[in-house]
Amino acid sequence: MDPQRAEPLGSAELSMPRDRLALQKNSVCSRSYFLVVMVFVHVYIINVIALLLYVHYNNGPGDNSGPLSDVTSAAEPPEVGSHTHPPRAPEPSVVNRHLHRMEGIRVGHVQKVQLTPGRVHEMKTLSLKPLLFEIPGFLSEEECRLIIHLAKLKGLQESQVMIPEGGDELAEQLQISQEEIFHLLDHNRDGQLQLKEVLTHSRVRDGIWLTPENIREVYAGLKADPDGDGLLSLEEFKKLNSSAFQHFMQQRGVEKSQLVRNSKHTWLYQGEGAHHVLRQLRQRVIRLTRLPSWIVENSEPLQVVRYDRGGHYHAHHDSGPLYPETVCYHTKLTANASTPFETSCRYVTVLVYLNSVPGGGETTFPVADNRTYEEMSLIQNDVDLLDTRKHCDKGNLRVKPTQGTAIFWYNYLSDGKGWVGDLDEYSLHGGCVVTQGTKWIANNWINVDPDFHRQAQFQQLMADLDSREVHENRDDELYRDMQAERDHPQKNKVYSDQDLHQDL
Ligand SMILES: *[C@@H]1O[C@H](CO)[C@@H](O)[C@H](O)[C@H]1NC(C)=O
Ligand SMILES: *[C@@H]1O[C@H](CO)[C@@H](O)[C@H](O)[C@H]1NC(C)=O
Ligand SMILES: *[C@@H]1O[C@H](CO)[C@@H](O)[C@H](O)[C@H]1NC(C)=O
Ligand SMILES: [Ca+2]
Ligand SMILES: [Ca+2]
Repeated sequence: MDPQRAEPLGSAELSMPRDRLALQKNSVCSRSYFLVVMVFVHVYIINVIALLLYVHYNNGPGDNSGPLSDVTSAAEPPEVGSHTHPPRAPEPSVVNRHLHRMEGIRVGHVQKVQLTPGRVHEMKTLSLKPLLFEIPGFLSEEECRLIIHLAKLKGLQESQVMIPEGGDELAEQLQISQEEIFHLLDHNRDGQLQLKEVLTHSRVRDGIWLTPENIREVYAGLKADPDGDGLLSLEEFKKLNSSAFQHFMQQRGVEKSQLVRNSKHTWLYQGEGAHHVLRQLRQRVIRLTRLPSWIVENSEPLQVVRYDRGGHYHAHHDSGPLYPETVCYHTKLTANASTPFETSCRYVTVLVYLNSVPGGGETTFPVADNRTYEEMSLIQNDVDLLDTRKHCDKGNLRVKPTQGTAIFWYNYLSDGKGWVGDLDEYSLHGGCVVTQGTKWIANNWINVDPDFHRQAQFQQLMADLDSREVHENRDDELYRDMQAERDHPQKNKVYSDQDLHQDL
């Protein structure tokens, strides 16, 4: 949800030449280094952090097996509350670590699925990378209207609030040289920072979406590029003052259209006691994905999003890549790990259009079924494929919002052994700007931790909580934490009760 933490576009390690990895290895040794880089170039610098971690761990003593080695080496299933708690005892299929995954066959392939008694739906394959399907008539018109109504009753909140800055002091405390940052950003190693090298790692600055024009404006305003070649040399970069950069952006004032996303949303609880339409929706999602019901039922509540005219959501991933120090929001209570890196682990996204939008509002998958994926190629000659206000038409695939239609896709690849593997970078998607009318959608995310043990522990915890009959509060406590993290990464203490979903 929160673009700053939940959606790093991490593919940096794949695109890094070997010699570069080796070169950086020595300077990459302390956590303070990671943190400094993070605060310095902010948000999308997560890419760089991820790269650093990757390098760090791959060169670490005796660990060549990668981040999830403990999962792959797990010989036997942990005890997953099979005896103690009958109501939510996990099914054997998951103890065997096998999650169902649809077959796409080929683009355009149609398969029949039975989601409701006495009715057969058609499910069409839209792309194989990511594995993406479309199901017309997934919800009826009345069901759509009812969900919109419930969301209005509950009340919607701005999806993105401005995130207060802070961090430059830290950067000063923990000495990191401008030179080091420069070399991290200089992807093609020509000794100059091209616009896209700056942008790829700092498209989002304090929640503001930067365009190539913005960067030029900043250069001009700060006289950062005196020779006017549009490139920053090391000398020029060294003189660029981070707080001045900040200050300049803030002075210009920020419109909603300049944020990463411009929408409102709310969460609707789907468990026991929820409206029958919401519960039926969850059952339909279980039948559609054929994932174990106890995984789906312990996933995030339904998110209902409203985009008014002019609303958008720039392209992003729903989940982050998993690096050794990363934990999933949904299992972090059980992970018992303290780490600065957290992400949503959303194996599957089911997105339902609750209305037909008169103009715009398509869901774009800019790199769907592209032959290759290269993060640096997302910006070409000022065309930023992630920018859904300007360049939606240039992406590979767009889905037009039609009332009742669902699309669903996998955000992670398979690990080849039946469990969740790496993030599927092709699952990049966004909401094109709404040019006419209003757009309503509902998102059901299915949370699975790629670390099988953590997922199993999480299930155990949920089963324990159930058996202690505290389930009325259970989801609230867990999700308060999850949502607060996402929606207000720096202010989870002030998250108010009215944001919880207990009232529906
Ligand atoms: C950076 O800019 C701030 C305010 O814009 C100023 O106070 C500070 O002295 C500058 N630092 C350097 C090293 O130029
Ligand atoms: C969790 O962490 C605490 C304190 O760090 C430790 O005492 C406890 O043994 C840990 N539990 C597990 C299951 O690792
Ligand atoms: C899409 O694929 C083409 C052909 O392989 C490649 O040149 C281009 O860089 C890819 N685009 C992205 C964004 O990776
Ligand atoms: Ca360069
Ligand atoms: Ca220059």
